[in-house]
Amino acid sequence: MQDQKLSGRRLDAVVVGAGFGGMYMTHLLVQKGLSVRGFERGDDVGGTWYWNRYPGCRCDVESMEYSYKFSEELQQEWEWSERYSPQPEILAYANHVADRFDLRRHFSFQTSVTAARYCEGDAVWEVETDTGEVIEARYLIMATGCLSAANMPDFPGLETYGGPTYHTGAWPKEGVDFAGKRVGVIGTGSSGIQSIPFIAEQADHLTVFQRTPNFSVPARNMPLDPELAASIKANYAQFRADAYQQPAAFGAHFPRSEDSVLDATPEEREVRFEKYWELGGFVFLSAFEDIGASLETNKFAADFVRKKIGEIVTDPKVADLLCPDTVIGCKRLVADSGYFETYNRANVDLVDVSSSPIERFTPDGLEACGRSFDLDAVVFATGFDAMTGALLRIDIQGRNGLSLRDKWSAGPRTYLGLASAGFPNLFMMTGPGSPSVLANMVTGIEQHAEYIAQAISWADDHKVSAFEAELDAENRWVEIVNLRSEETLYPQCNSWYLGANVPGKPRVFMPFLGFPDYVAMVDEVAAKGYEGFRSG
Ligand code: N01
Repeated sequence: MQDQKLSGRRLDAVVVGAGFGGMYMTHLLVQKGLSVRGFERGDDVGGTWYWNRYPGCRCDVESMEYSYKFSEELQQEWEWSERYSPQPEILAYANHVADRFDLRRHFSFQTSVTAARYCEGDAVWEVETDTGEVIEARYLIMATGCLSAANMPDFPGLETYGGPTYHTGAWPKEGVDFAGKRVGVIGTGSSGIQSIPFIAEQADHLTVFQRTPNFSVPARNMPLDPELAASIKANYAQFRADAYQQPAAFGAHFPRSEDSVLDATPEEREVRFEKYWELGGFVFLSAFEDIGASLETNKFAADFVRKKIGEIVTDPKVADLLCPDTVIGCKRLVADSGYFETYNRANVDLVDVSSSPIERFTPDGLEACGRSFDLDAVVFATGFDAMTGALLRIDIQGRNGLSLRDKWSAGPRTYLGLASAGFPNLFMMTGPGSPSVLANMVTGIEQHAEYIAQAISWADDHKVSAFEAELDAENRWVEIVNLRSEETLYPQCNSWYLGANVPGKPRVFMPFLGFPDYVAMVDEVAAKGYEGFRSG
């Protein structure tokens, strides 16, 4: 780092990432009069919605909820066109926000932060980029996203494959034309399930390689009813406040049932599940109050979806392969548009790679289950090194050269999902140990940005040069996050919430469960003078 050029004066803050988190964080700090510089590896704003441009990509949280609430003018002026926004519209919204608040001028695009080192004497971070710059800043804020580091499995022979390959999380800007092509899709998580129906329509032939089937319910996307949008906008503050009290910070308007699935007769259960299936989206899990409570109660909902798959998919063997045998909702439930129906198409095959993995790639395709598959293009819908990947791909060194990679080698350790002991003045937005991926991301981001901005103001007002999580407080927090997950069915599945999708990644449940509890706890910390933070 010493050999490189130290550029400019010492800044108040560096923000890494120009997604929804980095944009709002930068806006807040600039408003406070701080000097801020942002870095973004893409060539424009948008974060996850910049990178995930695969066909069929859309949000599974409804449009009127998946947006910033910090500006009344912004939320009044923006018009969403569909119940669930498609990726291009969300990216257009991100661009609108960048224009409206003049945010781009604070960012260097096509620039990745590669390393950051805390210099104890000066209490500053030295931040290094892949363009060779070194920037000094008092605060380092990682708005690097929870699902931004693509997971590319290390398939033998991949380098020999002659066709083009695409990862759903790094889709070409110019799009991909699959017309006339034999395409393979590997992975059946949200990205695979959303893209498969669209790729199937375009391609000559589609082969889906499935390691684990996933629960999916119909999204029932539709044009957004202008009257509904107007009625929400007429009282947006209350709509947002109600959402804030929900466990996942959205869906206050969901018709949530309060009765037990165990008290219903088989006929009543059927009628209820059918009604919620028709509503579309995550609301399905609200058909009864206790679907997430136990394996016994969960099985009723899981059986209903399995029955639906059997009714939709005409080939019983294929239907059987598509039926998950796990708990519903412990991997992220997917909201689809015609996913299971796609397997009734003559040009679509499903290959089960659960018991024998994809063996190798060849120049013409790949080999799996003892068969060769000739493929003109391959799509990796293989997900992300979630929550920790983007942070740990940067060489971050705190006090005494402590490396974040070493510190987190057995799993992430944070205080409030915002900070980690040994790394003063470094904040993570929606980091492990915060509600993040188990809440409406935009709401979680806004809450974190505002919290971090206030913490910085407090530290400056109190002439604190090093604001750092205490190890004891962090240890207690990690325990709380674990205990909360152990009381649920989440640990039952091999999900990316647990790091189970990346070979060798420590199996630790990373998100904090329960947005309102989280907000109450972190607000109490602030009210007690940032209890659990050492301020030197
Ligand atoms: O990734 P995933 P994703 N051989 O990890 C398979 C959000 N999101 O990009 O389950 C064969 O869920 C893997 O198999 P298995 C959302 O939070 C939101 O789809 O590990 N297969 C799995 O099937 C979501 O949960 C939206 O056995 C391999 C798939 O690849 C999160 O992003 C849209 C394999 C990966 O699924 C991640 O979703 C899209 C291998 N070696 C994403 N390695 C919306 O808002 C992995 N797989 C709607």
